Parts: sequence; C-alpha cells; structure tokens
Amino acid sequence: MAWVRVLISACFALSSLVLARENDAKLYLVSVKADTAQQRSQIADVGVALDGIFSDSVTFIGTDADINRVHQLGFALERTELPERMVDDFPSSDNAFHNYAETNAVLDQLVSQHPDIVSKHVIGQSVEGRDINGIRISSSAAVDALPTAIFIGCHHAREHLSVEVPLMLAQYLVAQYDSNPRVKEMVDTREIWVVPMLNPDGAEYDISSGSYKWWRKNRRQNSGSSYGVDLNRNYGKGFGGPGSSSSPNSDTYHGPSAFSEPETAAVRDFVRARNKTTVLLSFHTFSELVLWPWGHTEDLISDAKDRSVFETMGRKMASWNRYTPQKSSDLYVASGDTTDWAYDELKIFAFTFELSPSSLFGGGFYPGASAIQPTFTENLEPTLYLIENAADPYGVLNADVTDPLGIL
Ligand code: 0X9
Ligand code: ZN
Repeated sequence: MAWVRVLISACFALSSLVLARENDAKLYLVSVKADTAQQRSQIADVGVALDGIFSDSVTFIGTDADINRVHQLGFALERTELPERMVDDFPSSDNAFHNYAETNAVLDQLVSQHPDIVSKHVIGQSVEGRDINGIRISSSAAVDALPTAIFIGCHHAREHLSVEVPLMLAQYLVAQYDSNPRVKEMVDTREIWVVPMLNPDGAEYDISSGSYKWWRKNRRQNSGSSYGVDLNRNYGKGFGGPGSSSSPNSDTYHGPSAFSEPETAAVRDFVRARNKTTVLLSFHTFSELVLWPWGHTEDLISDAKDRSVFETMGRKMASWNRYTPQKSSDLYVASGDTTDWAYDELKIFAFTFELSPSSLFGGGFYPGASAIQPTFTENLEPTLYLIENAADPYGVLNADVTDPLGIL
C-alpha cells in the first residue's frame, strides 16, 4: 500500500534512530489503521504513546508486546524495524540543541546578563538527583505578587525541541527588555517562570549513551530492567484512568500513585506556591497542536465561561502558529496530564502545545537543528499573548466581541 511505503521511507529518513531499549526489546515504528478519536483512544488505552495522527491512521514507537496488544483489539497494522544510528551526545548536526549542562549554562548566562530581572531557582530534583532548574523573569522584587505565567518544557525525554522553545523565549525576553517597550511592560507587570527541562534524566539518557533512544519517560527504576514513569500520566486529575497504563514497561506507565515522581511533585509544589498563576503552557512535540482540557475524559469542562476562555485563547494562539486547536481528548483520551491537573486544582488556563513537525515525515521527535528557529518564531506571538493575558484571562472574552470570528 502506498501510504505504508511512504511511511517506511519517511522512517528511514529520520535523522537518528535506535534498535533496542533497556530490556533489549526491539523497537518498531508501527502504523495502525484508525480514523476516529474513539479508535485512537482505544489504542492509546493499551499503553502505547501515539505520536503521529493522520486522517486514517496513527503511529507509535513500540515493542512486539505493544504490537500484540493493539493487534488483539482487531486493528490492522504495519510495523517497520527502526534502523540504528549511533550518536555521541547530540549528533554534530544537532549540536544546536541544548543538553542538560548547556541548558543550565544558558540559564546562568541570563542571570549574569540581567540580574535585576532574572533569577535562577531549583524547583526540585529528578529521580537521579539532577537539579530541576527554572528561572523567574520579572523586574518586581516581590515574589508571587504579580500575575504569573509558567512555561514548562520536556516532560518527555525525546522531545528535545520542547526545551529549545521555552529557552529561547527566556532569551528573547531578557534580550529585548531594554529596547522593546512591549517586552518591558510584560516583565515589569508579570512574573514569568520558565522551566525548560523538567525531565533532565530522560533527556540526557536519550542522547548520552551512544544513540538516540526514543526515550519518553523519566528514569525511575521500576523493577528489574524496567525503567521509567510517563510524567504526563503522573499528575493527580484522573490519575490511572483511560489512556494511561499500569504496566511499568509501557511508555505511558502512570507510576504507582499520583505525583509519585519527584519531577511531577516538583511541578505540583512549584505551581501551588505561585499563587498568582493564571496561565501555564506545557511544551511537547510533535504534531503541531494547541490542546486544552479535558484530556482524561471526552466531557467538556462544565464551566461554560472557562470553556470559552480556553477555546478563545486556544484558537487565537493557533491563528498565529497555524497549529490545530482542539480539546486534548479530541486527540485521544489520556489521563493524568499536566493541564488537567492545573485547571482542575488551581483553575489555571493550562495548555499543551505539540510543536513541530506536523508528522514523522518532518523528522518526528528528531527534526534536526533547522527546526529550532522557525518553531520558536511561530510560537513567539502565542507565548507573548499568554503572558499579556495572564492579568485577566477572562478579558479575552470581551476582546472577542469585536472579533467574533477570531480573524484579527
Ligand atoms: O500523550 C501525551 O502526553 C501528549 N502527546 S505526546 O506525543 N507529546 O506524548 C499529549 C497530551 C495531551 N493530553 C491528553 N490527550 N490528555
Ligand atoms: Zn510529550
């Protein structure tokens, strides 16, 4: 079938791939015939992490055991073995990506560049004991006193572009502060927090032992040779529900209990303490989507006004980055993600962006260094919009009266 051939050649064109994971189970690129959200949710529910969503199919990276579980549901599927290519740290062509040390160096550099508006904070430690660093950008000395926007990258290890975009946002704000009145106004009247690499253990593991490993989870040792909890299934709202797995080997393993992982517990405690937070954005890759709650259920948010804020903001941001705006569960139902928890517990308008590329054909999780700048550029206006509207997210409803079709 033509679509399978295209998929296979796209797979081999991917920049850097690996054959085996911890327990030496071979990894495959798997394509499954499925064309409805309900079918996608059914597939996600067996514990695979769907990464490519097409009109008539979905793809995931998985083992033979994953393939069998999907096959047992009666879906037609094709599998392609992933070719191996060794790398050392980021491959030289991907040098522009920041590993853990380089990310921290950028944060330190920002502090020394503009210590009056930037400060570095450790929000917690990873499973392997790395500091999880964040920076606060604000000219106000009073902490937690101004409307607050939070940006988080890299819940998922292999999604390296999700580190770069928030890092560049921080660099942009600091570099522009002295000369750009719009940025100065934001930094003077808001607290902006950026945590670019929430999952440093996973991100380092994905790149630093000789090959890209397609690693998604953190590096918790579950038992024996099984490692990792899916941090985007470990939050408290709907924990353990559909679209998350109780099997430690699964890529969507939710962990033994909500917030069992130090990385998600760090986010929970950090966000709770930033009690003026109204907006939050969790960066992921890939598929070019703007997503909002709920994700753990197909139900709509019951508060109609909040729902309108999510829809209005989501569509507005999508008009700039040209991504597809939708409720998370319209993609597939998945329980325990960041945004469901942040909205449920703290009523924060929390979004997930699935950054570029749009599909595996553009390089999937490893799109190459040339993706960094354009992906940042197209997401700059959406992120500035979130910061500006942090003072009164409900204000977007009034703004929309003059622009009912969201054209402006
Ligand atoms: O599955 C995820 O955690 C996110 N996609 S990714 O490919 N980056 O892993 C999407 C989360 C969206 N939330 C829900 N569908 N609940
Ligand atoms: Zn992700």
